[in-house]
Amino acid sequence: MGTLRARCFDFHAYGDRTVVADEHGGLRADELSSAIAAGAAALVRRGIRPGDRVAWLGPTAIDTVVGLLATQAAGAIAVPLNHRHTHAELAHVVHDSDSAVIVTHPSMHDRLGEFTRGRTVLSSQEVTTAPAAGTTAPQIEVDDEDPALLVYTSGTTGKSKGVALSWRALVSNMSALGTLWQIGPHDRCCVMLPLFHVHGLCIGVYAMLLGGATIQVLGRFDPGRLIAEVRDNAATVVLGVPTMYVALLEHLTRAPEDAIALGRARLFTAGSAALSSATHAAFEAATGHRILERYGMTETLITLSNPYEGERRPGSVGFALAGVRVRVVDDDGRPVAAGTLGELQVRGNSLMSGYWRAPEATAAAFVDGWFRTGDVAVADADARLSIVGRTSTDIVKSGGFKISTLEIEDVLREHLLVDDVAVVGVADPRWGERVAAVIAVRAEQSLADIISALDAHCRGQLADYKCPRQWIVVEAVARNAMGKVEKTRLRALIEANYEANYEANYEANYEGNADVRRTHTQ
Ligand code: MCA
Ligand code: AMP
Repeated sequence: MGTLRARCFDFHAYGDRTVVADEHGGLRADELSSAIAAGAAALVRRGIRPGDRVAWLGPTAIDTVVGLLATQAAGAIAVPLNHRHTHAELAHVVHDSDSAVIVTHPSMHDRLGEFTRGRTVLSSQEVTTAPAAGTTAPQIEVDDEDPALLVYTSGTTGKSKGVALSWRALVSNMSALGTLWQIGPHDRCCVMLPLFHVHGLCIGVYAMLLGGATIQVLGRFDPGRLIAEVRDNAATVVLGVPTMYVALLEHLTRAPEDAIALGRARLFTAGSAALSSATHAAFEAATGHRILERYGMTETLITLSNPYEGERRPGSVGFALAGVRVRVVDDDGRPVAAGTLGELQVRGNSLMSGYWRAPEATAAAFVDGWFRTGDVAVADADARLSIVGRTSTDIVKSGGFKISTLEIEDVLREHLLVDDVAVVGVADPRWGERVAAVIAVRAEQSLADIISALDAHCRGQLADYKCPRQWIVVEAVARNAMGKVEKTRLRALIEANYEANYEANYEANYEGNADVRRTHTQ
């Protein structure tokens, strides 16, 4: 029982090396084991039983890593909460997961609200404080098919859904990835990504633990801090979303001398969104490194990766990982030949067990045992894959975060000023895609007043990264004879009409000022 799971708590390969560190210090293997054991014991004392959900609201910090592992050592399912979420979004996750306990980092206590009523609220310090030496973890039976994690992700329908990831999926996939990338005791991995998504949590923590690498948690993303880690602390592996590489390149144009220091790392990886060939080339020119791009999804974990040895081809996400099978199918579900576009479907060890307490949504996501990713892909004659788009226009990927346009439309529609709305993702040089809202309004107020009211309304209910970055006020939102907004057309229209002027507005936009324009969608 739980032999794969046990590998996540076996730190023998570390000897007396540090397992997890931040700028103030770190925990050696024996210290981490004791901290996990004490944390698990504390949660069991609070009544946590195997299979209970424990929600964690914390930054990318040692405390959060220890807490999530302690939760799992207690046999509970860890539910990482998104600290960019508003009260309403946090409430949905806490209620949907039915988390019995909510643990919060002291810096985030103010994020809690009404939604904690009836649940136990703990400070992370109560779970992760220094344990008495020799504390042992409670003996708990957990099967490898049981969920290790419940990670919330946006979809094409309604609110976010919990993705149940088993120990089998987590450990088999992260071991395969670690082997492919040659992760080992010689590595020190910089983790600046949030620990509430698969990218930062599964690769940044579990793949590193399984490979015996040191996890260097850096809190928020900061190019200077990252470069200092590589230069001063000999970090070897950098995990990033494409937006981070755009920001790193901007930093290097201001401080070109940092490129040599950064280039001392062994491996730079990218995923969560498409890495542009231009960014790939510019990074290689600056540092000599070819970024290794891979593809994944919360529901499938990491599916495809460029090779470590061999060609890392820009614009391609490489080949299926060990234990993963992929196919590209047409609209009728028939596999297509190399060179033909189709939907990417996945099966194998890494798949989720299902959406949490949503059997219908789970059933709808699979066809004949294959998971439908909704991504459009193409294979070449050697089975090397490229992602070329998505089947749904209702999903946006901004800076690696998945966003449902329907969720934003629902929020905007609640506002009295809004007569009609359509939200789309449009191409963006920094974020990959940015959220654009096309709105027809009821009042004849100034555009600035309308936008500021709607922006405030969105910010009250939606995480910052979901809030529209571009507003287009129209007389009427164009709909086809079926009453539907043709979003592909709308997106193309916005991209064609605003591309030329976009650069001029870009800085102001990034600082948070809405890009206010009046146009028609006809
Ligand atoms: C921050 N801002 C954003 C985003 N992030 N706007 C749009 N999209 C975003 N992703 C805005 C903030 O609202 C704010 O504007 C301004 O940028 C500065 O915010 P700050 O927090 O300082 O920005 P940052 O720290 O530079 O954040 C950029 C980031 C972040 C580090 C790239 O977006 C990020 O952590 N992305 C990673 C997402 C991720 O881990 N995805 C994995 C899921 P204002 O003040 O106006 O509000 S995908 C996955 O897990 C699968 C398995 C996979 O394949 O990996
Ligand atoms: P999430 O549900 O947040 O885990 O996001 C998964 C989605 O991110 C996938 O379905 C893809 O649309 C996108 N994605 C992840 N990695 C890549 C990549 N390397 N290239 C293009 N899209 C990617």
